[in-house]
Amino acid sequence: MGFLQGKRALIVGVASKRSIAWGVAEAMHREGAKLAFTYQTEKLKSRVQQIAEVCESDIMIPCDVAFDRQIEDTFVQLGEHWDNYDILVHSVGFAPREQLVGDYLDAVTREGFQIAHDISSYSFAALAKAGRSMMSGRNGALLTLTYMGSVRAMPSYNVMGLAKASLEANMRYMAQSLGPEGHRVNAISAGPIKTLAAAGISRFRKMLDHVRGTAPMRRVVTIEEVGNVAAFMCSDLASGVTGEITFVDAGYNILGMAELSEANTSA
Ligand code: NAD
Ligand code: 0WE
Repeated sequence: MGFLQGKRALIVGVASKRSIAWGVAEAMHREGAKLAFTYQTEKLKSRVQQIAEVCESDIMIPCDVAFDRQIEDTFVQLGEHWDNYDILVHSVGFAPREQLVGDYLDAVTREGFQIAHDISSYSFAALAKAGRSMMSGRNGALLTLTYMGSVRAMPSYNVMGLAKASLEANMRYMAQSLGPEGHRVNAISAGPIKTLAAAGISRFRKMLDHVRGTAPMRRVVTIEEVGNVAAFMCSDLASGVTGEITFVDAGYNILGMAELSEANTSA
């Protein structure tokens, strides 16, 4: 019997077979959870549909988290299938493309800042709030995906780093808010993975190569590895864990200085 047998999970953030949310859905399905999916746009619907079918799910709900109404409607529609639910997976991040290019101060604008924080951080609280009554009495688990750019300055990640810092604080405040109701709220900080959100980021391949040459495990991580940790974190096996950030990054975050080699030093 899978360790998520009897659990119902809403997965927000599948866009393709490369999405981290797909790795999470696959692991949760394998462990016996029943799944429901949202999709951001009609363009993505057919792709999310294929993925839902693999997970034996027929619950597909449109939800662009930029709109309060769509967030509310998500749980109205979910309620037509389920009386309650146990797990919310938030795997959503967005900043306008031009925010993720070049020097931070050159790139940042009031509008770019607002959009990044709204879509990447506020949406997690908004979904939790809208789905709160449906999670009542379930000892639920909420999970979001973050990145180390929240706590370390990185080239090009720019305002997304601030939005991830906000998301992590949001996660802790949500843990405080929902803890008395028996719900847990956590985050996974994943290492870089080539997904749609990474496509078109200039020099992303170089970043992956840097991690392959530097991380303690000398490799990058996969969506399957992130998915397995996500399934565990949202299961009763992690019943004592809340407000926590678990790194799934082949150990990259623990380093103070990389091993010295010809690849990363001059002569
Ligand atoms: P992805 O492009 O597959 O997923 C991003 C998802 O966000 C998509 O499904 C997209 O539809 C959704 N989204 C964006 N704006 C939205 C909106 N307004 N309304 C609803 N949905 C919206 O890429 P991914 O890498 O799987 O990203 C998932 C999460 O993982 C993001 O929070 C990202 O920041 C985080 N993350 C990614 C990496 C990486 O290297 N890929 C590393 C660490 C954390
Ligand atoms: O969180 C992310 C990516 C988030 C993201 C990606 C895009 C591309 C398309 C947010 N908004 C957009 N907007 C778009 O228009 N990651 C952790 C992956 C990532 O992105 C980087 C990285 C890493 C790692 C950008 C610069 C540097 C490193």
